[in-house]
Amino acid sequence: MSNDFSRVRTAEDYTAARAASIEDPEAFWAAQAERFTWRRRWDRVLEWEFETPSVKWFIGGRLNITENCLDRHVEAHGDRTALIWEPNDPKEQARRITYSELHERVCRYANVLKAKGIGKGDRVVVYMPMIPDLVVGVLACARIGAIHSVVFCGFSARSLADRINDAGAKAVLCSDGMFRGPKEMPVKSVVDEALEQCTTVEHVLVSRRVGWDVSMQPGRDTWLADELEHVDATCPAEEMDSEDPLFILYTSGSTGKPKGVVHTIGGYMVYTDYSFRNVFQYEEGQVFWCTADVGWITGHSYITYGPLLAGATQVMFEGVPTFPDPGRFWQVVDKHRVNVFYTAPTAIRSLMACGLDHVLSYDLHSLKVLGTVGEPINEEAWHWYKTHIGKDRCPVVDTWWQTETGGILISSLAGVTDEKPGHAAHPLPGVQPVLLNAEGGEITGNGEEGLLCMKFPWPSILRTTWGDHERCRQTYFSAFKGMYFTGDGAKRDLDGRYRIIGRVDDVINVSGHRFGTAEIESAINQAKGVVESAVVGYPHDIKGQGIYAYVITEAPVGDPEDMRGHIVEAVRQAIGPIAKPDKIQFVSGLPKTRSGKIMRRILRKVAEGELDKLGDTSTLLDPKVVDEIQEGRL
Ligand code: 7RM
Repeated sequence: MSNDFSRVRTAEDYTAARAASIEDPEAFWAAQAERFTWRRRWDRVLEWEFETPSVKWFIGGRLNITENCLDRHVEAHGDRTALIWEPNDPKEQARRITYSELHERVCRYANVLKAKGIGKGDRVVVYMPMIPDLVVGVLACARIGAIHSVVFCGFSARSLADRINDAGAKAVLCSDGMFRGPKEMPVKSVVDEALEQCTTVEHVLVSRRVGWDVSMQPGRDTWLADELEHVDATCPAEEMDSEDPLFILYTSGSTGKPKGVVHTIGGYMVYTDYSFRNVFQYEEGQVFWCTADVGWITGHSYITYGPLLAGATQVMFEGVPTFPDPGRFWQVVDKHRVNVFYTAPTAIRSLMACGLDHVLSYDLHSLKVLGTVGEPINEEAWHWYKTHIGKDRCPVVDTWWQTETGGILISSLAGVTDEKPGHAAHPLPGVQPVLLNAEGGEITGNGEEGLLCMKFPWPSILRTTWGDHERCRQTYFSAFKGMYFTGDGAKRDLDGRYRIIGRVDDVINVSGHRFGTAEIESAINQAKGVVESAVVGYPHDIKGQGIYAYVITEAPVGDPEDMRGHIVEAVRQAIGPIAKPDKIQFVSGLPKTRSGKIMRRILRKVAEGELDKLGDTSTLLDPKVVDEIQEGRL
């Protein structure tokens, strides 16, 4: 029997799978798609061109992704635990939910949505903390063919309103409030504030989490628990087309307005399952834990979909790494005997800074595989993770991917292909990266650096940006003809392993979260008394990148701390606390070219402290501002 490479187990397998996937991508991905339940088989595997762009996978195929996440597992092993929910407070009891129970909860929730008149193609915004209802609500949308758009609960009312409006959402799913470390924070009232600026939302369903008596608008808002009492425990899954949208997830780019990345059902399903099983080398019965929030793509692909498609048992964690103390992650690993642990470099760095005592009181012997995602990992953090968490016996996978790629594209496969600190290393089978120079020429040699592009589609590539296909073309497919451009620079080492260097556009990666400089600047400019601002990233020990803002004010700043407070508050209101600047320097002017473009390169060098590398400043309108900026450096 020929190998379908559905599970690569050796380095030789990997080489063969990669070769097969390049030689005949359609045969390769058709073999992977065979593993799923389809209501109707596809007619053609792939049609694509990167000009418009137009990419379609498993054309003509009909399915429902929740039948693949739930129903088929219920038939085979309904009593298996799907979710182990670990609450914020370690004194509160963890909850285990089997595949059968999850199936029933999704069906009931889906029936509630249906009863509200929500159906195929409608958009539903989900604004919820990390509680089981978040995953249940998302899957309930998929069950009835509604398009979910999860908005991270740390985003402000204004950000939430922008996303609701852009998506034209008919319903919002939320909770009363949320627990986050020692704090209780509002959720429903943020939704209420957002909805003052929205006209499309007809229904708000509220899950009870903190037990608050929140205000409920009659005719619009209802408690989920009350609704669940009146519905059936079964809900037939809506038959969907392979290329129907599954979800929209908003992400920042180099312009001020976040864009709604659209993923479609068939390809996303095949790729998240494939990448999950192969990168982590997940074995049946193991316990997987991804610490990301479902508000980010990582929580979509490696909490909500990948692991459930694979029939895995996983931990879902409500809390934060440092509450009640910096040993929490490791306490949870021991408590639930976690085998595969997937987190962000920023979390590793912050726990590393808290000292080894918090690690050494735990056993960690259940761990078999470790992973990282979201940003480059520095060697020091990599070694700390490998040695103190993995006890030098667990492979560490550094997984590179993006909201737009839907799943992990470059990573070593745990224990199968080699690893090297700081290197995401190898493209997955079916992934065809190239490095280009600024003129678009392909760099074929090793030991060289270039712009990272993909020359062939993989099943979970984004299909469009919601409501604005031209923006999708412009952003990802116009820089280099016939290529998907990632926005990242990368280097191939002498053995062909990829090392991701970072963004080459105006995107800052703060603790693994993406923000556009323009987005933050427009927030800062809304603060009273601000005339103009320019924002750049600078190296930050814990967050990877920090946010450095240069701000021009109307009048001379009297009390700088007071003014900084106003600016931080403006950012908090416009985006959310996660985007607040770490440093704010007041300046009388910005370095601009004669055509009025801000020379960010200079601002970046000042923020990085590389004052001797400012380069040529003679083309500036007013070269003197550079001296002032240097002198006032924070
Ligand atoms: C999954 C996710 C995407 C951007 C991407 C990179 C950076 C992500 C790594 C990484 C170095 C990694 N999606 N990035 N993973 N850089 N090594 N392993 O993070 O859309 O939010 O961000 O994140 O710059 O373009 S994302």
